[in-house]
Amino acid sequence: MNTSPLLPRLAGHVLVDQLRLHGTQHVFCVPGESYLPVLDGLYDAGIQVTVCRQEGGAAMMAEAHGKLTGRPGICLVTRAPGASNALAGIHIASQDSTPLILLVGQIERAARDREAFQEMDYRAVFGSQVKWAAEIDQAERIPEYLSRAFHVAQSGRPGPVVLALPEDMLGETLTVADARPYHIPVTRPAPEQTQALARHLARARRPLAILGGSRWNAESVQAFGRFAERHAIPILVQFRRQMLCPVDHPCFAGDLGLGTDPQLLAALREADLILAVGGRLSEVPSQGYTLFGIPNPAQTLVHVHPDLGELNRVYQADVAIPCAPADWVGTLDALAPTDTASPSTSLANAPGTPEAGADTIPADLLAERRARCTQLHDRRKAWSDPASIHHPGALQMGAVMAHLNAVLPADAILTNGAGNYATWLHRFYHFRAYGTQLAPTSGSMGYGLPAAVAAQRLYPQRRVVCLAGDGCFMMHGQEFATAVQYGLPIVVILVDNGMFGTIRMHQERHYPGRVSATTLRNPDFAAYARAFGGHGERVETTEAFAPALQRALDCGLPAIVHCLLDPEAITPNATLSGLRAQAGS
Ligand SMILES: Cc1ncc(C[n+]2csc(CCOP(=O)(O)OP(=O)(O)O)c2C)c(N)n1
Ligand SMILES: [Mg+2]
Repeated sequence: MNTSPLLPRLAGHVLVDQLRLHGTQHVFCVPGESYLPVLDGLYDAGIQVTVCRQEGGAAMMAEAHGKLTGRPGICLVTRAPGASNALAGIHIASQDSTPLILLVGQIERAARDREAFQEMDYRAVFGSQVKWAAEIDQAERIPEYLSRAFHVAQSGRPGPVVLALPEDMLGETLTVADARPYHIPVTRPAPEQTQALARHLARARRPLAILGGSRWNAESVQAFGRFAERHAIPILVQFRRQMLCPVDHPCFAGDLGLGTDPQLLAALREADLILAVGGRLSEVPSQGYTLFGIPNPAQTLVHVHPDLGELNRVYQADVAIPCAPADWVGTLDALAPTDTASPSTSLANAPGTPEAGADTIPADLLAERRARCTQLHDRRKAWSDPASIHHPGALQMGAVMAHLNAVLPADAILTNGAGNYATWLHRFYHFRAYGTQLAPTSGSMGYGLPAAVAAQRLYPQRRVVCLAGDGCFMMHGQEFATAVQYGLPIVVILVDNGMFGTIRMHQERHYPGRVSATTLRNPDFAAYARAFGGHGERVETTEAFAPALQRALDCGLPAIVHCLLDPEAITPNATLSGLRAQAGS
């Protein structure tokens, strides 16, 4: 609690003080005349301000901040035009369950409802996309609104919050006490839920864990890995949640994304127990809602999710545990014996577990499960072996990925947006640690570059690499200027196939030969990088990639490695002309 004598403050400064006391270290913004008192408060607040070139990029940076830290990313934008641009990032925060607070300048209160200059009803516009949208009408309630914004954004299933700030309200001077720093309470499973999980685990012949969502951290990822190993549970990760299990974990069996290994899907269909932790088993991981029965899955379902409203919403769970993954996983070490050498394993000594025996896993069953873990892990290794792939063209993406695996440190942060180019990363890159992946489960193009800028702002010492398509990059390519402005040595590997390749792929499948609105004539991206004050490379062959990447990594500037990919190489497994021929036959 603030015990210093209260002094009159500008409302905009009160707002900045709330940001600071709630732990904000970074904000991402595009300025506007609508919130000048806030900008003034930021002048000497000790908060790092990243001024961006477009509000969509700023909101994506705030989202990336939320994804990396688990705490609300803060984005400041001006009235309607700025807020409209920011919606692109708000949508990502919403679908990806990321805590984010968008602060929007608003017209002055006296002019409301006349369709004043840049007036917008933020509750109506953002209402379906955010957890809470509100307008602060009384300056003395700023501490209350900000406190609630932090709590709402980060608690339960995290997501975005929008607060509109009338211009005249921000300019008032007032005396008001600060709020206390926000605090998210811990969630714990009930003893009977743990018992039920133990019983199901003791019986399951083919269990599978599917990890997703947010509210994880490095410790809980490791703890879950230990739990899965003890109980011989293969681990799958949901679409673009690959940092939830390192590729070299003996139980890692793959990701449920786009272009998923058919053998993995077969294994999923055979599973008798699904332990879904953190995620929603949403459209992409459920392969278009085909993997699990709705509302009643054929498999036993144990679902752990931080939002009570999500549990049983689409899939009825046999055991529904309303817990944040990090909170829940934190209880697992205590639940299971640590003696992995014992012939059988048990959850019997879990607090509140009544009798030993019913939940003891028979040794032969455990051995069978271990063999299945190994089999699925080996299969994933083979599926994601870049050497197994050869496609048309002088630049081989398999070799590019193998090289990245070899040279990037385990804590390098990889970012991407949407497009077929991302398949290479998701399938072949070796994610080895929590906090190394920034990718939109919402499939939003343009995310990779702003996410890389945010990551490098947060972690100046870490290596940050963005993989972008030619289409994807140009959605927020202007933020390359932001990288230059702040001296951020991000490296963009820009995969240029001269088209919106994903959509062209769908065209060839459904309307073969009728190429409509998917061809792109691109600039020289290496020259683009140089024009902004960065470093540029052009790569046309496999042999040229490694030295070009090295120069980019070494130069200390934001860099673009412009890679020319044969348009025929549309996916790791298909060519464009092959798709056309197949569709036409
Ligand atoms: C903001 C946004 N606009 C449009 C789309 C639809 N879309 C998905 S992938 C894609 C093409 C991506 O092109 P590119 O980045 O060049 O990657 P490629 O598929 O060619 O590898 C488009 C237009 C989208 N997902 N997001
Ligand atoms: Mg492309």
